[in-house]
Amino acid sequence: MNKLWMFILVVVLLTGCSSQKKTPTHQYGGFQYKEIEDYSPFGSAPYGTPYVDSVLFLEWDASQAWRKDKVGGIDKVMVLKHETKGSIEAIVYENKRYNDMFNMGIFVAYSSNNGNTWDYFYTGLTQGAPMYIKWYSKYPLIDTEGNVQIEACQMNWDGNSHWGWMSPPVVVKDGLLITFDLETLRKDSDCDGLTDIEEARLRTDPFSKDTDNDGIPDDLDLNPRCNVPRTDKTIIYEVILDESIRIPFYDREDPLTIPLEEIAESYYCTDTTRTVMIVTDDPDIRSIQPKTRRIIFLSSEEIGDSKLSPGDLERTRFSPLEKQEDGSYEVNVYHSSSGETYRIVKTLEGWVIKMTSLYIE
Ligand SMILES: [Ca+2]
Ligand SMILES: [Ca+2]
Ligand SMILES: [Ca+2]
Repeated sequence: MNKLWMFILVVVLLTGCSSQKKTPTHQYGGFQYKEIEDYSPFGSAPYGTPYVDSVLFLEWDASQAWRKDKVGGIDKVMVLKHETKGSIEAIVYENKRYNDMFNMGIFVAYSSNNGNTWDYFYTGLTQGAPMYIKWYSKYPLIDTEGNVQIEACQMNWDGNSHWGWMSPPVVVKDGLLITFDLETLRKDSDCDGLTDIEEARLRTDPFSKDTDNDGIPDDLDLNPRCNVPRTDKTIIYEVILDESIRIPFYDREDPLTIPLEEIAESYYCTDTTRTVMIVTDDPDIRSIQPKTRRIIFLSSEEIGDSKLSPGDLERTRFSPLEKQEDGSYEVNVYHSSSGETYRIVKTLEGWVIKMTSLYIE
């Protein structure tokens, strides 16, 4: 009797399994995606986006008027796909605020009240690295559950090069449909105003409102990972980083003098603050109060010998403040495609700074 029941059970299970054809789903960056057959192949609409026939062509429009057109608060030129369904309106768009200058991050703008108010979410994805999000997706952008879905394909990103975009991209796997579900986009485990996805990019603690315990919550803190006491040289780095425009070049003007006792005011993040990364163990630098950019400091131990991850935060590097034979200091600053050298002298009036060389790649 037992064996007979077992036999029946096995037959039922096997038939049940074989009669159900399930589309396999996969995970990428916390989002589900599935393979689809009726997709728009990569490159089937190579130019333009919904609001722009061709970005390259528009660059020649001297009025630059197209730059000012917005939808849902987003520059139209950055929009990949835009759709309205009932009271829901959704936009998938590109933005650089969490990427280096060569790559674009993928964001979602979402309104559930006919476009009266909008929420903006970072997906954590970098365009083409390795997921390429297709603006020419023919699938509806808003799915039956009100989540955002869009066609994508997987590219050959080597994860180690700023210059990957210069070589022809190769599609590894085409015909993917990725779903940016609202629950994952919105998740903010510590309720500090930064989503878990943003905190992963910024290397802040997703389970602490104030990662560095300096009293400024993560979403407002322009230096959210370091709570390091100021030194006499902190002010030098603050001026070089945020106000280099004040520093005169060569001997064309008198050098800038920063009073030794100048105390930095407090500045906070806004919705449009860009984030850059500096890898340093130097307390003179780690103690700065940035004004215009959020700085993510990583120690050399934290970064180890890890390669640049796809489209990661833009990096600025500083040489140590080298004392010269004449008693002055020299520091070199390297950005993605430019760099400067500064000469600094300590006087009774303060730090006297001028730029001594500048290069742009
Ligand atoms: Ca958070
Ligand atoms: Ca946090
Ligand atoms: Ca803080």
